Amino acid sequence: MAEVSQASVHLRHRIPPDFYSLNSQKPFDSPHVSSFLGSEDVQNSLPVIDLNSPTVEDSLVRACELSGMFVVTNHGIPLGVLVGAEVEALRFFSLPREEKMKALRTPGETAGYGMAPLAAILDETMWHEGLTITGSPIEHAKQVWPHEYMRFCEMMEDYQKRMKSLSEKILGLVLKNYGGLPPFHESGPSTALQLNSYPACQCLNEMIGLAPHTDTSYITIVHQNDVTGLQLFHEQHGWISVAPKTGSLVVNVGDMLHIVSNARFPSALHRAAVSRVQHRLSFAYFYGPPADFEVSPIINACSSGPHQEARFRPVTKREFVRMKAKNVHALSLIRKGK
Ligand SMILES: O=C(O)CCC(=O)C(=O)O
Repeated sequence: MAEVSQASVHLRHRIPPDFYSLNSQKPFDSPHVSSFLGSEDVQNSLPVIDLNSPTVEDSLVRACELSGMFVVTNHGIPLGVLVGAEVEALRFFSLPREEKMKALRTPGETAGYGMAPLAAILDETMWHEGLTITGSPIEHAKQVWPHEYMRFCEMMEDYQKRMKSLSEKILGLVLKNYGGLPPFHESGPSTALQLNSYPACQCLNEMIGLAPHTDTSYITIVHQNDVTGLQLFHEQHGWISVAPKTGSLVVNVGDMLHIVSNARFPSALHRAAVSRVQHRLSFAYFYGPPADFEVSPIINACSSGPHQEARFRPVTKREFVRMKAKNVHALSLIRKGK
């Protein structure tokens, strides 16, 4: 029987592992040393914020300050939309590998099938496949379903439209004391929907789905199916599991909001674990500034103590993404007075 090797799970590659044939081989221990199980006793400790609450603004700001990740309820996105998108995503990820490969992301492109784009900058083997969607997924959907692509496209476009409004609502509330949503003029925000799939992993005893990372966005909104996997790094507790709760959504602060808030809001360090028995799906909607929009710390009456002097130099998202592609700790490169 062929051995499962590091190379065969495509370290830092855009082509996902061949899950089916790897799973049919003898289990072996992964070289990772730490356990990927999150801490159980604190797993439900993230702030849960009702977006209809009269104190929503304060709660959001406190949650951003506290952990950079929180759960929102009463967000206005019907459960049917979340479940419908899940059904369509599963229809895609259940296709045979050679069918999905027809939608493989071409080098230099963001949209398409493959490892999450962040795989290019993380030096870890990951049990993951994804489909990145920016606007209409029609081009890739047609490649895999020449005649049955409409439902998938409609679902994903509707999902993105709703997530964009929700992102603007949440970010607008968080930034109210910073002057509200930044003016993007005609170019609009840059957004992307990342469908993540983590098939059950039986061949490796310890395997990570997505390695630890922060997002480049202002904020990211995550919907998970009912399989636990998302984990947040917490200074006191280490890795904590963010268990899915039907109908609620997880929001996390990204690097761009960390910069605007002058480091008052931490950029959430998170990762995804995989299950030995269940197929996990997640949807990450990234909302950020347009590529050439200059982002810089906002210093105002809310900035106190260490936040009164700008801690970062201004940077465009384009420049930041280039820096992060070479160094995951790009925030440290734009920090003032290093
Ligand atoms: O699968 C998850 O819950 C996390 C997804 C994620 O971190 C990402 O897509 O960047």
